[in-house]
Amino acid sequence: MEQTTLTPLQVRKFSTLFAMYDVDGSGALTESDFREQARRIQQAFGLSAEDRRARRLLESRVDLFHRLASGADKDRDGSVSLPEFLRYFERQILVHRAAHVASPWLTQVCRDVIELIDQDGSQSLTVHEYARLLQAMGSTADAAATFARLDRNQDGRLTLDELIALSLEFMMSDDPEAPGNFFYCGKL
Ligand SMILES: [Ca+2]
Ligand SMILES: [Ca+2]
Ligand SMILES: [Ca+2]
Repeated sequence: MEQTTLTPLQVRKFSTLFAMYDVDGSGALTESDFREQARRIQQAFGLSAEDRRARRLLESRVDLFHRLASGADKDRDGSVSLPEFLRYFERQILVHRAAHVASPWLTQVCRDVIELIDQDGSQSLTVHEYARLLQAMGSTADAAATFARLDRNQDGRLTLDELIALSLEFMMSDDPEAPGNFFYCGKL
């Protein structure tokens, strides 16, 4: 990668997330990767394709891709390459430092997780829900161990505020032990 303000740890985190999102391993993120993620999450949570939540899940994943592409796909070829993905995070970090706004994209990822994966309507994520999500996304991490680190107040639930704080830490932190590093992929 050319000149970057990202630290090696940040590059590693964002590259791991990129690889997880690149479901078909093509080396670029496209709408079909995000459609396939929706399908896998739908299966993991036992939703039929006709279920209202399954349809919402598909819509929100497709929407998520287009939000990402509108900020990241600088050469307008309809897909997001790893260098484009890294530059997108680089810009989001600068914006956050200047204005202290959370990345709208990551905030939306958190909202979707709560809305679509929260099976018991508690507006928060349990360890079981988190484990299923990681599994659906192809992570081999020990979800229970990761969850215990993520759930700082140890109440057994991750609320939207906690998810946003973790996701901000994922983006910003250069501390290798920061819990937020492990939020999206379960491990690094
Ligand atoms: Ca791909
Ligand atoms: Ca592109
Ligand atoms: Ca908690």
